[in-house]
Amino acid sequence: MRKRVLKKIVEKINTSKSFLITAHMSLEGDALGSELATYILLKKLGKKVVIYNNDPTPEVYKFLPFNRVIKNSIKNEKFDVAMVLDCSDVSRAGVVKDAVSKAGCIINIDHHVSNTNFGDLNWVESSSGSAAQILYYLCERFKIMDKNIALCLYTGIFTDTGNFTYANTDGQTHKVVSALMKYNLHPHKIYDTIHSLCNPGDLNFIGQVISSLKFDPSRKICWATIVDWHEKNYDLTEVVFSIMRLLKDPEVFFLFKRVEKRRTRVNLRSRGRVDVNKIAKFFGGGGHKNASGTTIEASIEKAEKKVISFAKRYTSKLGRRKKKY
Ligand SMILES: [Mn+2]
Repeated sequence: MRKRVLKKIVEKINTSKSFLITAHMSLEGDALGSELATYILLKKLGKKVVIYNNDPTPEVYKFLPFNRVIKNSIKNEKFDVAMVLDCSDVSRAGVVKDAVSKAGCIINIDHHVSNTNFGDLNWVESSSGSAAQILYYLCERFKIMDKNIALCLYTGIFTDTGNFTYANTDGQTHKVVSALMKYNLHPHKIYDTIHSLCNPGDLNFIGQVISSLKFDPSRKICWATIVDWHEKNYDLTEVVFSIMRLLKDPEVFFLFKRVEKRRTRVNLRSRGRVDVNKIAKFFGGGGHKNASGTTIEASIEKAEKKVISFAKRYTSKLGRRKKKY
């Protein structure tokens, strides 16, 4: 499958002049790393390239090369090709959706199991831990790799695998990373840049969230409801989840965030035995087997009740965790 679609994508790139690059809303390491790696690749091929995103770039990712070229608005331009990366559906690109649909060809490169194959060319590998890992093979095909591309791809792979700790980390991940390491990257510096940005107030807030954790009677579901979630430059979601994961018993972890009176954002994480994409999908969202999200048009109390009772269907039959390494 990869060979055929890769050949078509390469042909399309070779025969096209102007490119629009975008990714999903609520930008993170994989979305931005994938976009910027693709930007550098296409620029090196002599193409006209624009990155256009719905959301501003979080401060924490401003160490990535060429991040200043990213735009949050564009004039009424028409592009030969729209490259939509790390994005399960074109609607997840937010306002960029219109510019994408006007492009001559949509290339969809992604790893979400919930991907809707919305492109004219769809390269979707849900077994891949990140979109950046897929894009490595595109850069390889063009024999274009340099330190900047390697840094962008590494950041995408590193963040989407939870620093290589999630179940989506496999031999391929390490193989690709090993190839990228030849470009003299410094993982400890990248780690520090991404993970050392909290101020004392943030830690206080994290402490409040952690001290309000709830559990179902079986203790397989662990969650928190946060009425005053502050979207900050630094996304605290993963930090909170990484602390929740220190708990021994739970199989799934949820965060309920009040967005508006009747709108609740739900983030779902799994240790690997429960497919949280199915739970998110039932409530109109999606993502990956071990990491998904959805927005529910209901109060935080109602959303909490609905999601927890639905999730119990998936956790009630689980026996003891087998220890296999
Ligand atoms: Mn991703």
